[in-house]
Amino acid sequence: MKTIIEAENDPRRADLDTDYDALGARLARRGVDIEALVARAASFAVAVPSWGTGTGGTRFARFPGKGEPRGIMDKLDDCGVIHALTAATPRVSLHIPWDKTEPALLREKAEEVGLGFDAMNSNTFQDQPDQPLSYKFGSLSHTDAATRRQAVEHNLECIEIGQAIGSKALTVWIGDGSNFPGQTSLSRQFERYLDAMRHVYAGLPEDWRLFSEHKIYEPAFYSTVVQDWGTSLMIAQELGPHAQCLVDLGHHAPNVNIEMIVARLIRAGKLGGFHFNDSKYGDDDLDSGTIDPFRLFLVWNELVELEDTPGLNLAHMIDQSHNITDPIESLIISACEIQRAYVQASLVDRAALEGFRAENDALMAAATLRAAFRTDVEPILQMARLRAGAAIDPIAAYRASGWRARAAETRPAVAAGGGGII
Ligand SMILES: [Mn+2]
Repeated sequence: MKTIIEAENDPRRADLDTDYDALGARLARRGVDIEALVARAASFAVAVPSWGTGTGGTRFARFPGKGEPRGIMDKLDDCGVIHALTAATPRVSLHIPWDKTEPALLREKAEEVGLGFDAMNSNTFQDQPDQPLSYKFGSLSHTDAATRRQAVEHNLECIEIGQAIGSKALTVWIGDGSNFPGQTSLSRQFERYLDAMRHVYAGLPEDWRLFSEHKIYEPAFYSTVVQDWGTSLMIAQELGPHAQCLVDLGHHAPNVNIEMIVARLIRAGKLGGFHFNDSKYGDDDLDSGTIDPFRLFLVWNELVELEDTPGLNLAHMIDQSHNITDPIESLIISACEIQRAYVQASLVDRAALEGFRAENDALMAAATLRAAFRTDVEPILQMARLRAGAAIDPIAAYRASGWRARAAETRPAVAAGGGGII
């Protein structure tokens, strides 16, 4: 991949230098040092979800692509390609039991492809073949104590695997809830969940964090146990200092002001991280920045404004489902778009913005944000990639590499499946 990247970068270097110098001059007129922005772009990292490297599905069908990863080793190979091309995705987030294998093998493979591991994800929203008790009617909040215990044990196992591979966090998302009014006691179900989570929390190593991920609905369609950021905040506050909230951008009602949720959770000292994606209607899991890049920018605007908050330590992760694209390409695009929003937000003239706020000059305050959002920072992202040995144009380099076609030769085609919301 290194040879292809260099061959692809060579003919693009001169244009990049021209564009970079022009943008540098424009930014200098605004008192902004372009090198400082390249340094910020270079320091940016977002974790790739192992499950995002396979073709996803909807509730109706899954249409597999060619050369799909057969298991976690292939997935790590694909994640290595994404990082080699973007220099922005140094870690992978694993999903257990989908990625379950010998930790020593995981460590070995990760080292081979130059990656580390981010938060572990447990799975109690589907039954596994060898599982004694079913999660059909819930897991950590199930009415049956033995089923809750089984779900707790699974989460503790995820921590154990994570410890062996250098992870420092566990993300818990459950599908528990109800489909009909009256089906469950909304209050007692939440109590059962909290009680189970206290057992998971008790198994957390000293240097670990527990992320609570909320989602408004689906698969439960009437009520969901961890449905909103208020519930998630209650959970994090009741469990203790190592418990924090994870915000998945697609897990809110339409038009909810997510950047305000971000500000509130930071104020509470409880924002732990993100699952980035984009959406039009619900939890669409579309590529980051492809539907509403301004919303992504506004989220980053809060993060940059509050970046010096003591103790703030955010885990940035992608959580998407790629149904009709090559997952590697979608993950490349997404990592670059999230990085773009970060750099754009870093461009906001904070001193001017504060002045306009103090004077209640709403028009100029909004214009200050727009000036940053409208700035084409592509040469900054390209320069950061070039200097890191990654690709000026990652998609072009990926396509030139023929990676997918080669993978299709060694990875047998997988059968098209039924539903497969992941
Ligand atoms: Mn998520």
